[in-house]
Amino acid sequence: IWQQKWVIGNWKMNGQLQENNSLVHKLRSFQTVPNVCIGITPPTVYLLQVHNAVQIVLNNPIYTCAQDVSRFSEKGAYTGEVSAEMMRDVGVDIILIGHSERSLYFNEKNDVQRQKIENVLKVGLIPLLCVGESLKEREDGREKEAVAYQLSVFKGLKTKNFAIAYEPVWAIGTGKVANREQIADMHQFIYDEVLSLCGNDANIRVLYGGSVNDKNAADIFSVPHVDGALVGGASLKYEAFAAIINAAQ
Ligand code: G2H
Repeated sequence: IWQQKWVIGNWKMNGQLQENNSLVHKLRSFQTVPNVCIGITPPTVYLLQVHNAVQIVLNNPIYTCAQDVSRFSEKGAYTGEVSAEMMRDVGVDIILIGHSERSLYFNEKNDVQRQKIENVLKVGLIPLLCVGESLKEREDGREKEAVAYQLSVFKGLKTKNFAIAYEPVWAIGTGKVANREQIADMHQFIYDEVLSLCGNDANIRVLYGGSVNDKNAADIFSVPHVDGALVGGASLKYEAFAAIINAAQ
C-alpha cells in the first residue's frame, strides 16, 4: 500500500446500521480497483460491522480505519476509552490521529497525539496523522511553521511507515479547497520534513483533505506528492465516493 493512492472516507459522527451496510456493500464492487487503497473510517461503535462487511470478499482491499484511539495503552479503569489493542482485535488497520476536530473540541495537543501514535505502532497498526494550519496561521505566513510543529510528534519513532493527511483547517467542511500551488508546496514540505526526521528510507503517504469531492478530486490527485485523499462529507454518498475512487486510479 505504500505505492498506492489512498482514498480514505472519514464518516465522522455519521452513520446507522442499515445505511452503513448498504454503503459498504456497494463499495465492495470496487474490490479490483488497481493501485488504490480504499479505507472506511466509521464511528467506533460501527467498526466491527464495517470490518465484517468488507471481509466478506476474500483478499478485498478495503481497509477498516478508526477515527481516534485512547492515549492509554494498557487495559484498565479508563471509562469510555478504546485501546489500540482493542482496535486491532476487531480488525482495524489504520487509525487517524490528531484530526483538527480533536484539537478543536477536545483540546488535543502534540503530547497526546504522540502517545496515541506510540500505542498504534506498538500493536502493529498504521497511524494516519492529520496536520494543517489555521486560517490565521496561513494569513500570517506561518503555515509551514505550524505544520512542522505538528509533524515533530514523529521525531525519534522506531518505524519507517508514516501516513499523513494535510488538511488546512480553513478548508475542512467549508467548501474551500487549497489551490494546486498551496497543496504541492505543502506536500513537498511534509515529505522533506518527515524524511529528515525519520530517515530517507521511510515509506510515506501524504493525503490531502478538506472539502474533497467528486468534482475536484481528479485535479487534486494530479498535484505532485499527493498520494490520496482523506474525504469527509463526500464519503457518505456512494456516488460521490465512488467517483473519487475512480479519479484516484
Ligand atoms: C476534513 C475532511 C475529512 P471534509 O476533515 O477528514 O472532511 O471532506 O468534509 O472537509
